[in-house]
Amino acid sequence: MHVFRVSLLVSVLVAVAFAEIAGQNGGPPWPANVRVNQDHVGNQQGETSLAVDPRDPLHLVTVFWEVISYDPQNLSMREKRVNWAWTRDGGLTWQSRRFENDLYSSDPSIVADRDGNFYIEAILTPDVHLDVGSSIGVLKSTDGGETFVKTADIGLNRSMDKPYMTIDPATGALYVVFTQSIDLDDFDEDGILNDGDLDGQYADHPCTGGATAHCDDNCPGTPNGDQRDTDQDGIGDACDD
Ligand SMILES: [Ca+2]
Ligand SMILES: [Ca+2]
Ligand SMILES: [Ca+2]
Ligand SMILES: [Ca+2]
Repeated sequence: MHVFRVSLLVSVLVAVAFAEIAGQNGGPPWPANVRVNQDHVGNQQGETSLAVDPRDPLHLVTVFWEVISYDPQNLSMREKRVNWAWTRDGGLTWQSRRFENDLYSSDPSIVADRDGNFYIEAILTPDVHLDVGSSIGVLKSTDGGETFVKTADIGLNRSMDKPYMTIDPATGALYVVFTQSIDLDDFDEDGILNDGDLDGQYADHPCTGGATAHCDDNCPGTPNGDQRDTDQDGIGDACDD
């Protein structure tokens, strides 16, 4: 009988806990959530990422973006900043900060290495509407997520999105990925169109003999505005093995 009562009690507790998390009877969903940020102005925030210190499971750092200003008449005109927050008590209490560098920063991703260093990868750009100066940046924290400094700048001067990173726990090697917008008419943006003769086919009439107009880019993935093709095989020197 004692065992039965204990089992029943456990079942009831599990059911209550599940109901609390799921939101019972139309109540607020996920009441077990803990607020990690300290924003009190109601700015829009989103796109979170979370990393756990492998040496201490109670030590977590999370990142997200915040819209700090926008034009209600033109919602594409907005400024964003990366924020991060850290906890050392398993999420009971958090402290947060905002990345203040006068750069539009957004879409952060975070990982921790085996030594408890944290890395954030994010979009960094002076002006979200201009590609000039745009990059994917990597920030590192050696103090458990309290401060970050930029340690890498993958500057490509073009529109990039969705940065995401992971780490090799054995070697500490970081792997960063992101999407990059391309010009479908001129993949490598060297001024020579993929289909420069406008017959609807890429690379079917490659530029040869020094021609750079009315012919197809002879290295469509490699910038080579001169279209040099020393051996005249239709494949430019820049990409001819
Ligand atoms: Ca081209
Ligand atoms: Ca063509
Ligand atoms: Ca080219
Ligand atoms: Ca060639």
